[in-house]
Amino acid sequence: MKVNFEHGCLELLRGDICQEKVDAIVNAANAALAGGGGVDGAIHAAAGPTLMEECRLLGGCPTGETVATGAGRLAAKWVFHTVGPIWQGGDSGESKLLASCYQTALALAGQLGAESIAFPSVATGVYRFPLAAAAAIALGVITRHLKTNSPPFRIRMVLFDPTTLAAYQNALGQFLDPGQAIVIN
Ligand code: AR6
Repeated sequence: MKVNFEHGCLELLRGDICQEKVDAIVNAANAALAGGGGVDGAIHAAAGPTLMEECRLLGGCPTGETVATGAGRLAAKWVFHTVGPIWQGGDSGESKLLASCYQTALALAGQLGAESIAFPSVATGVYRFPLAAAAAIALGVITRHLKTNSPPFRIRMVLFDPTTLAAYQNALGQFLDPGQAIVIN
């Protein structure tokens, strides 16, 4: 599904983020940028070894922040490595840190001039952030961004399984204006 905003569009779809033809692909990384399972493992496998070489040079990334590398063999220009919070029950600043993942990734895209970006569902896998809450945080930040006139203008949430896609679809309504059209494709 797709929703148009004043300054861009948001797409929610089921898919493998490694196949995305966008300027920047976001990776759900860990603070050591050491690689791992989930979407991180899939992106490193698809991009090839140059991604890990670049990550080693960066030396890490604090939780809630985002750093950029090249994208190796992927079609994108950049991989943005963002580090979600490990869920610890909700009283350790997890929500703010997750919002910051999306905010810092969008700000970095603006700085680099990335016009399109694809996000996975950050922190809802190995890091166990509750899905409905994570979807609302992600879509709140993204829909606010799309009301400003700054890149990226095309934002894709690429969700790996039907349960995750459904959670984001359910959360979306609260961020739309009355009568704002959702295009089903
Ligand atoms: N494309 C899109 N989404 C995917 C893909 C893919 N190819 N593969 C998995 N997902 P996770 P986290 C979904 O665990 O919770 C890693 O080991 C997955 O189904 O990848 O932020 C890192 O190194 C889920 O919906 O990330 C860290 O140590 C979502 O991506 C840690 O896991 C996020 O799940 C980060 O954990």
